[in-house]
Amino acid sequence: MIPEERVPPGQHLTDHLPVLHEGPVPSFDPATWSLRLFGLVEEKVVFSYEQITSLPRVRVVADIHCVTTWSKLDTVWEGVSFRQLMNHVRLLPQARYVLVHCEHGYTTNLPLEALMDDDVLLAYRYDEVPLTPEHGYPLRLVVPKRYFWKSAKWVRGLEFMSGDRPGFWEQRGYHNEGDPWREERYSRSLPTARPK
Ligand SMILES: Nc1nc2c(c(=O)[nH]1)N[C@H]1C(S)=C(S)[C@@H](COP(=O)(O)O)O[C@H]1N2
Ligand SMILES: [Mo]
Repeated sequence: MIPEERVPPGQHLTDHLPVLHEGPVPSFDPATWSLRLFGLVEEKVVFSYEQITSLPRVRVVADIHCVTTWSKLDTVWEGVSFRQLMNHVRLLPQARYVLVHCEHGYTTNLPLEALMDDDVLLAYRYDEVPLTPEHGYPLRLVVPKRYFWKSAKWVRGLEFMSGDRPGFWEQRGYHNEGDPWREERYSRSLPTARPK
């Protein structure tokens, strides 16, 4: 496929991976780090970092699209597929949405169904080497079919919910779904963009 057909409307290609986030890069202590699966589950599940990295590893090659208009083709991620992780938790039947919780309070929301897609993973490697701290080490979500703000870095918890709840950017005017092919960038004008 020629690259133009892989670049969604309003996007342009970049060949490096820019670093974008709110707040400081968190430090990582494998002795105290955990990933918590909670909310509408039969029993809460807590993974250590060692448990996460000993689960079967998948490799995903994906095009990623940031709402700030850059796209990068063929990015290579390795980690645990979201689906694989779901084999280790018993969800209650009402669970339909997930709020992803990160260090320093960053959150993002996704339908459970979107996370069960083949190309969704919790990554700990990027471009054949361990993720760097600024790109989300020790563990980040990668959801290629949504704008990149939904690919949360420094993930510490997955909360299963019956109803949807907006995350950090979704509360601040970003689109709830964020499909790059539909240009779902913003749901309303941002406060700074409003006329005085
Ligand atoms: N925890 C956390 N994850 C985050 C963010 C953030 O501020 N905090 N920013 C998001 C945004 S807006 C983008 S574009 C991507 C950038 O990922 P990168 O720095 O690895 O390119 O991370 C996303 N994940
Ligand atoms: Mo972003």
